[in-house]
Amino acid sequence: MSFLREQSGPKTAELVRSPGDFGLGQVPTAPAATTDLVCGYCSTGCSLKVHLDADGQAYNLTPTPDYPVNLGMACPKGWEALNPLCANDRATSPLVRDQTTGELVPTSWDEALTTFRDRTQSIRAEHGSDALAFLSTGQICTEEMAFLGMLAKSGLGFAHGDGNTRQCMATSVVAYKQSFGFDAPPYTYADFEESDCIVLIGSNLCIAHPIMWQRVLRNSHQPEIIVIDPRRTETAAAATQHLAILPKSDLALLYGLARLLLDRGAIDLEFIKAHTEHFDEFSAFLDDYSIDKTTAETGIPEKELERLADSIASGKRVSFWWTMGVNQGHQATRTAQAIINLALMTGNIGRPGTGANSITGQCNAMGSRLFSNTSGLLGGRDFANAEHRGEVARVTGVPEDSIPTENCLAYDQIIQGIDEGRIKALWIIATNTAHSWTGGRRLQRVLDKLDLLVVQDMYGTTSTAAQADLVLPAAGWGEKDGTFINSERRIGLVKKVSRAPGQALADFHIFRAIADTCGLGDMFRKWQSPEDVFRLLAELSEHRPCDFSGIDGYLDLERERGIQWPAPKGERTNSKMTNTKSTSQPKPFDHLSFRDLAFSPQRRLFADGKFFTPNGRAKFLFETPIAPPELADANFPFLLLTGRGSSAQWHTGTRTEKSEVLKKLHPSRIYCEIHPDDAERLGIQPGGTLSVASRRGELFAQAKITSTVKAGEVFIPMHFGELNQLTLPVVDPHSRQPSYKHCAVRIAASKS
Ligand SMILES: Nc1nc2c(c(=O)[nH]1)N[C@H]1C(S)=C(S)[C@@H](COP(=O)(O)OP(=O)(O)OC[C@H]3O[C@@H](n4cnc5c(=O)[nH]c(N)nc54)[C@H](O)[C@@H]3O)O[C@H]1N2
Ligand SMILES: Nc1nc2c(c(=O)[nH]1)N[C@H]1C(S)=C(S)[C@@H](COP(=O)(O)OP(=O)(O)OC[C@H]3O[C@@H](n4cnc5c(=O)[nH]c(N)nc54)[C@H](O)[C@@H]3O)O[C@H]1N2
Ligand code: SF4
Ligand SMILES: [Mo]
Repeated sequence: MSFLREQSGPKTAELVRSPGDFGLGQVPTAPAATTDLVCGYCSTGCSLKVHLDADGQAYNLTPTPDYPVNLGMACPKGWEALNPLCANDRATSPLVRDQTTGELVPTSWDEALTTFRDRTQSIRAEHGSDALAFLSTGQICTEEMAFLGMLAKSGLGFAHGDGNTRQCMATSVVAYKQSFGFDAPPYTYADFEESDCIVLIGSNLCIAHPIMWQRVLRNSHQPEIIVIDPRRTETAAAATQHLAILPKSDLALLYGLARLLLDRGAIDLEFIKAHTEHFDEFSAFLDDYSIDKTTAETGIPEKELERLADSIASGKRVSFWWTMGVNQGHQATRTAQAIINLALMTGNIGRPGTGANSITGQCNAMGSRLFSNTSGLLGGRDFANAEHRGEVARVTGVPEDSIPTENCLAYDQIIQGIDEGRIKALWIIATNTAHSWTGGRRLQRVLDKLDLLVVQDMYGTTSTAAQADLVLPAAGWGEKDGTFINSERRIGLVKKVSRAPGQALADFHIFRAIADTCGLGDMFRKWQSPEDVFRLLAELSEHRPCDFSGIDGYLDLERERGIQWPAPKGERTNSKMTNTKSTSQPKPFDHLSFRDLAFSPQRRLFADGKFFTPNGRAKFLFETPIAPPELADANFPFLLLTGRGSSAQWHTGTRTEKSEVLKKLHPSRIYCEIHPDDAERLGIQPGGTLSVASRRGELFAQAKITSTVKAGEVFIPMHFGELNQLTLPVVDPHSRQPSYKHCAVRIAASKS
């Protein structure tokens, strides 16, 4: 097969070098060329200028100075982005589990593809499509995830598909869809610089989105920076106000705050009347949320609540931002909507420095929200809508009757389906389920029940690959072409700047090879290259809220330094878009030359107050708060919080743990943050070992005694594999996103 020949070649280790590898005196004085691509870690979407040697291979990088996202900055992961490509545990050939020895052994692509085809087809023949599921990701290119979604569902007959964005963004998706009529984070990063009051809820921006935090630091309006987080995080420590809320009491706080604003008359009645609905019901609902009740339920003193309300009331440009402290909860969707309600009732939306702004997580979480074809049909469409299916079929060339007519199971339901023996085959692409999904040991047992587990990853050593029957070796970021969509809806380019090692293939080429092997070449004849697919998706986006039909192709994205949707046809240069006005624009970029662009480099939604609901109005949505499903009690007296540990660690560590530089920037051993009073009471020494046990499991961690956590609460970063043995497998009923940040544990000093 020609793609195999094209892709194979010397090991990446021989091709991707950091300058140090050349030895003193041998570092090339100037790169043969440079090229810009968007970083493959977080959703900030910084551009990195990759330095290429005479063979066109990457050997170093620096942040791109004139990219409207990062303005020449990068965090440690970005600076070290090339390093994980040359790790010695890269999967360099397909691996198949030997039936006699039980070991994973190398095999050829031909064998691997035939095995994939034969085993999925026989499972489908015996048990039906319902027995086949896949788990996608927010970390591959948009073109790849669209291909995967269509190939799996329409081509291969997988009835079920979901992705790691369920663990991350599902809550924001559902909240926006219900409130605004479409999944549409409205902001642009300039809003960080233009706000006079920045409210961060359940978001540790310094650590999780360091370059967004740098944008906050560029704000010249001396903004109030308010952090609502049970822990005194790096972000909270740098804020002007920190509300150390009781875990999962956000809903009570946000309703109490809405009531305080109402009582102060700090609402924008004109905006409410013209552009929203259900405000009267909402304000009646708020009658119950007195300040006493709010203080009792959140643990926040009255004075702090009043100060918070005053700051928002007096702010001219208030922006509300949220991340996982909100999205991961038992009542997460309503919590996100309580934030949206605040922005709507105070008229803080559609103007510079405002917004109800969900910050995304992975580099292409936004791409997966629109195009993974899992919980929604391509382009934010509905599977159940015949017109939508017709549009997708017409543009993509995939027959209409092969497109499912109903929604499929969500991640937790897929795991349940495997446990109950209904789902027999699972194909996992670019996510490390065995580490990141909740449920720990139970999950391991569940995955063992599968007849076929296929893992498609850059590395053959992940905890999920350890359980696989078949491992498909994937090229990673930097080894393939495509696009990512960042948190502010900016579509940016990623490029192949390094040859993948051994026989590893770009995910796109793996999907192409599977389509051809399974006799689906004709069905996917329009899907030959990533740019072909980009053009299909641009066409599919036309007249949708996420319209980017005005983008001609990759060259356009290169020239414009990324383009935010909406970017419809016919609205290019000088045609004024109602929703891009920014009073101080282009101030943040005065030192850069952004003249002559087809689209403004900062694009914000809802300037005209028109939302994507059928009547154009945003909805106030609310519900009475309920207690978290597992409270601290006499047996399990502590609450366990989880989240990101440092800017140098990425999720399950498969990439960041390959960089010696990044490894120096965080503790290597699993640790647990505990308050000094609790440590003293339990006889726990700094650096000593403690046991942390929940109703589901136990782990041992190094004690980090610190008052950044409150007494009665402990914190463990998610980067350590043992953690999710403890977490509670509870999901929000609307988004089915797991509540990773709240469960009851018992702590004891340990000798082991
Ligand atoms: N360095 C690094 N950066 C990353 C990632 C990474 O792995 N490493 N991952 C990326 C991804 S995919 C994501 S989704 C984002 C996540 O970005 P964030 O959501 O900012 O990160 P987390 O640390 O998971 O959670 C944020 C905060 O929520 C707080 N929290 C816990 N419970 C509650 C609660 O009940 N209420 C409130 N208000 N706060 C609470 C935690 O104490 C924590 O400080 O980061 C992205 N960026
Ligand atoms: N307790 C707790 N658990 C959590 C969270 C929490 O806050 N607390 N946060 C949750 C959140 S928000 C998220 S997003 C998830 C993240 O959880 P995961 O998605 O499981 O984490 P990653 O380590 O990013 O896994 C990505 C995998 O894809 C591989 N990979 C990278 N690039 C490519 C590529 O281009 N192609 C292919 N085929 N493979 C590739 C990597 O090697 C890695 O194995 O974790 C969730 N789990
Ligand atoms: S902030 Fe995010 S996108 Fe920017 S360099 Fe760091 S990891 Fe990459
Ligand atoms: Mo995430």
